[in-house]
Amino acid sequence: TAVGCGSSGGDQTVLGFSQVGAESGWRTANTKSIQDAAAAAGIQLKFADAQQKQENQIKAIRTFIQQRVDVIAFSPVVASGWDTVLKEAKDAKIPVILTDRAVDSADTSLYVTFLGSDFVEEGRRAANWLVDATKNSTDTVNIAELQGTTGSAPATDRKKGFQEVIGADPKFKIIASQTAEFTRAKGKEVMQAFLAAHRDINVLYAHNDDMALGAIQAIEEAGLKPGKDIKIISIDGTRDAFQAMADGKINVVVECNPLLGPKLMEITKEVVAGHPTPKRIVTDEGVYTQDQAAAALPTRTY
Ligand code: GYE
Repeated sequence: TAVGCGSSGGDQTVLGFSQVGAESGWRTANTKSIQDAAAAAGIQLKFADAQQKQENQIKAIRTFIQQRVDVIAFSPVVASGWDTVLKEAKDAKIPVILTDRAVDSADTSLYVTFLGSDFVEEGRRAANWLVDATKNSTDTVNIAELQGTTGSAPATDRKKGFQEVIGADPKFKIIASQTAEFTRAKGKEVMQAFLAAHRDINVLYAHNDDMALGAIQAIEEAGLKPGKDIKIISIDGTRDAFQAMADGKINVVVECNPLLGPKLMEITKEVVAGHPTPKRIVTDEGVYTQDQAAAALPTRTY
């Protein structure tokens, strides 16, 4: 894993950041937001791309500790297995900020704050749309689900929030559910397998836009109409998804904001100044449907 190696000049704050990878449009926007915001804030950023591997993130964090950066921030690819390396950072007295994804460590003193979305709520919002869209019928609704990276907070929580809401009505049935790792290529591949095994899918719930966009290709190649023959629910709200929604191919997008850079730099400065920070900072997000897509498209910033 590549770790930037600029020397820390004078009293400039140095932030080591370990990113998940470049798996999605969301991630690309998140990386750019962090890099731009660091430059704007005059913070020296050491950026490491973990290519979706936890071991690479652990290595990057250890390198940051050796380099004695002022603050470490990272977006954990999976939720578990961080206690040891986080204790190492704590022992070295380097504060850690979690961004985007949470860890499941019982000891919350291992990090100063967690900045990011409420993924359980996103799952609920996705399901609430479906409950409303099918409220006038008692027919069975067969759902196929494309899950995000196994063991990641957004995959676990988006599944949980969705299930919590649809679980109240037995007409909703998840007939297929598998990971497609948050990527377009896997989204297409797994959807192809779903379509080969099931002729009766009414709804696709994709944990992110990239998987939904990949699945749309599979659905079209199977001679079906995405958004009509199979209703599509997605999460993130990238420009590509808004375009697909304006084209009638996605029915609803639950927003998940990747533009965490400015807030992350603000928190970094607070932490360096020794000011207390809230333990949890939740991002503000909306839900968008087809009737809003065309109008919202020009204002989408990612
Ligand atoms: O939804 C997905 C990305 O952690 C919220 O990761 C993030 C998720 C996002 O790959 O597109």
